[in-house]
Formats: sequence, structure tokens, C-alpha cells
Amino acid sequence: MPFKDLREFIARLEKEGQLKRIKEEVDWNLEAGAITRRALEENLPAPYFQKIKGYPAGYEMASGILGNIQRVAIAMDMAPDAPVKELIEEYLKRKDKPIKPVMVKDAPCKENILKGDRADLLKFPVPMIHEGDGGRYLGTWHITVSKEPGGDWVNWGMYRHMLHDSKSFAILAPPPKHFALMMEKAPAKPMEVALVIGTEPISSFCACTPMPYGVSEVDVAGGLRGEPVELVQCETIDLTVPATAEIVIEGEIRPGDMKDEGPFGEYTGYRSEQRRPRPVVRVKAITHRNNPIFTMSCMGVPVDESAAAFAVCKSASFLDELRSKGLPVTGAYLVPEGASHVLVVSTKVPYYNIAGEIAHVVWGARHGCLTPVVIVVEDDVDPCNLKQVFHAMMTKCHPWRGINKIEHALAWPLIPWLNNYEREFRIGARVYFDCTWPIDWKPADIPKRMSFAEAYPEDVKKKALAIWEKYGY
Ligand SMILES: Cc1cc2nc3c(=O)[nH]c(=O)nc-3n(C[C@H](O)[C@H](O)[C@H](O)COP(=O)(O)O)c2cc1C
Ligand SMILES: [Mn+2]
Repeated sequence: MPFKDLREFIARLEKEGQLKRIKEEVDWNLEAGAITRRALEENLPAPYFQKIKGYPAGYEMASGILGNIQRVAIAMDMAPDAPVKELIEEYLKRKDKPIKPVMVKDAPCKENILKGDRADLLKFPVPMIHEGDGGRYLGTWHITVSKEPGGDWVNWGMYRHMLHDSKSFAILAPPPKHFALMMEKAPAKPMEVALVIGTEPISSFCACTPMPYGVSEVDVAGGLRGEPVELVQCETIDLTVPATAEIVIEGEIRPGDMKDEGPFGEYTGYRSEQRRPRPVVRVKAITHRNNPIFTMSCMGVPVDESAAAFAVCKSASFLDELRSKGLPVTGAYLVPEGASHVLVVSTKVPYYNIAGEIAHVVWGARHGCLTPVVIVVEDDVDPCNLKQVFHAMMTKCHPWRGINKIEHALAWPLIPWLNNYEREFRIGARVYFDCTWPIDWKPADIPKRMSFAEAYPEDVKKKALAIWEKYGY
């Protein structure tokens, strides 16, 4: 059964030992961030803050709730220890059966409707997440809802939102993000935005997954849940939002309204870009549940929410794209420890330079520019097993033939190895590592791998395994 709301998911995480309630008073100013960061780095349960300094009882905060692969598995209603390969294939199966949302009239997110002066963003414990961030961040685990100007396509994204003041906040969504493409369609008109905080887990997960242009993430969320998402109409703008959300902020971006945003400690594990003018969202209304639960994530050195969620949804999208081109790939894994920068692909090798074919499909896919490193291994290597991948890389990748550098390529501005000039103009580079044996080597010339599975005849292995059983070691 899919989770109805965030509260049900929190209860399940706690039952699985993946969430810890913290009753002690914690400061929104850096303390909640520091506790979350350490919990993520040590792979400890997600911290659930029950008393936030300066905020009334009942204003609680959940942090790091999809901060490892196990929590993503729980969100998908699968066994917490399901192998990530299974999660990727299950995700692909379910996302191909989207379910349209249903509209409801009575919605928990309308328990409190705040307009005018009462619509105050500081009512919520918006955290200062890292020392040196450009401000308190209102949106770090949420849904940003927008509609294509002149069309029906509704997009859900997850784009960071820095608080400017009690009535306005920023958005960071550079092209090719869908929000940016929607803004470009009608630059002279106001753009309505709903910021939804505290949803059941799949809706927020879908907001950070790379769907194709024109696809509504809410339909895919329905497919992944196996049940439609329930939506309700906003109060002051023409958008709909998940009915069981904890907090909904309604607002609009006016043409030319820009203000400095950032910097921010990011999913790459660094704070690496400059403060820059970015669009401002002006608040029109806020609605929230009684005792609203705020959600945050503390990006930084992986693994955190982006790394864990992307290891499933982005691996799946790349795999889908490669398969759709008829390439004989057997697996793909966006390595969580690699900050979204590296995709490992396993494949059969039917012809020359399959590694190059694969790498270019990856880079041509949506969000390809965020993943400048591609490692291609043969199908006897599990791309999700980093020990196997590293061994293949160190033994099969020729330092000159196997490492292929692309000197000129579109960069993603958050990549830490860019200098300031490259970051500004998005001038990047890419590389793929070909860890396959050359197609023109005779079978007899190919080195034979010396593993238990491959270096012994079956009868010897059988006898050896019998020894194991007999001595119990
Ligand atoms: C916690 C978290 C924070 C994110 N913050 C941003 C952000 O500030 N800007 C951005 O462009 N993408 C951000 N992303 C990635 C986008 O959510 C992701 O690329 C998503 O596919 C965007 O939606 P779209 O494909 O509809 O454009 C973030 C992802 C996560 C998990
Ligand atoms: Mn989208």
C-alpha cells in the first residue's frame, strides 16, 4: 500500500530503524544542518526534530528522509534491503504505467489558510543549513509546481529556494531544467509557482527525477505508487497541489524581478558557485496542516537525498535511453558516491567502440551535461559493485587508448572543477573510460580473469564448496 502522506512514511521509517526522534531543542540556525550532515555521513537514521528553537510545539522538522538507498526502497514500498539493481528495474516498470491524479475538495493541507499579512514564511523553521550559505533555505526537499504558459503541462521539479524575507524567496533552475524552459516561453508574463513541502515520499522523489519534456511528474508518481495522487486547487493561483501536503506556498514570479541568491553547499560536496541575481517568487498565500512538518535536506559530501534518489531514478533514465537506442547494455549505475558526475554502464561488445556510442547517448540524454564521466564495463561486471568496477578500470582501461577526452562540452555550472570563467559560460569537458577488451584481439589473446568462478573446472569448485560445508567456514 502506498503512503498516504508524510506522516505515514515517517512512522514506517521509524519502524524500520531509519528515523530517530530528537526531543532536545535544536536551533534552525546551523544545528539541524550539522546533525543531519553527520547522520548522513555516518549512515545513521534520519533525524526528526521535535523542538525547534524559537518555534512553538508542533512545528517539527524531518530531515534526510530519503538519505540512503534503503529509504528510497521503503518509499517505493519495497524491502529495505532490496538490491539497487532491482529498484532500478522496478522503477522502470512502474514509471511506464503512469496514473493520472484525482481532484479532491477536502484536503488536510487546507486546515489553515493564510493570506495577506498572515502569509508569513518565517512562521516555519526555515533552516540555515551550512555555514556560509547565502541565507536560510526554504526549499531543499519539496515540489516546485508550475504550468507551461499557454498549455496544460504541469511540471514538478525540485529546485532550491533561498528565503529573501517573510514574503519572498528565490529559485535556482538553470536550463535545461523544465522550470527554466517554461519561464522562457512567456518571459513578459508573471509565472505562477506553488512550493509544496512535506508530501508522501514518492511525490517529492518524482519532483527530482528527470522526466522528458511535456511529461507531468504527478502522473508518474501515480504509476510509481500504484494509486493516483490526490490534488486540490490552490487558493490564489491556477495550480493544483497534493492534498495531504504539510505546507503549500502560493506565489508568482514577475517579469524582470531578480535578486541575489546563493551560494549554497551543494550535492557535489562543495559550495562552488557565486551569489548571482536569480528570479524572485512573491508569496500570495500559504496553506498548511495543523502541526505542519517541515522537510529539509542537507546537501554535501555524498551520500544524501540527491545521491540516493538519483542512484535509482537517474540510473533508470539513462538505462532507458540507452535501451531505446538498441544498445546492448545490461545495467547502468549513477554512483552515489560520485556526486552524479559518473555513470557506470555494463554492456555486451558487439562492435568497435561501443563505449563511445554509449557515452554519447548518455551525454545526449536529458541532464547528460550533469554527468561528464562515463565508465563502460563488460557485462561480466556488475555496474553497481564498485569493487568490480574499480578492478576492471585498473586492469582493462588502457591509459591512452581507453581514456577518451572530449575537450569541448556544455558544462553544468555546479561542477566544482570549473574555473569562474568556465562556470559563467558553461564551458566544460567530458571523459569516458573504455574498460572493455578491444574487438580486434583474438580470443586466445584476451587475458583470463582469475576468480573462483572462472579459474576452476566445475568439479573442482563443487569439491571445494563441499569443504566449506563440512568445516563450516
Ligand atoms: C535535494 C535536491 C535539491 C535540488 N536542487 C536543485 C536546484 O536548486 N536546481 C536545480 O536545477 N536542480 C536541483 N535538483 C535537481 C532537480 O530536482 C532535478 O534535476 C529534476 O529533474 C528537475 O525537474 P525537471 O526535470 O522537471 O526540470 C535538486 C535535487 C535534489 C534531490
Ligand atoms: Mn519535468
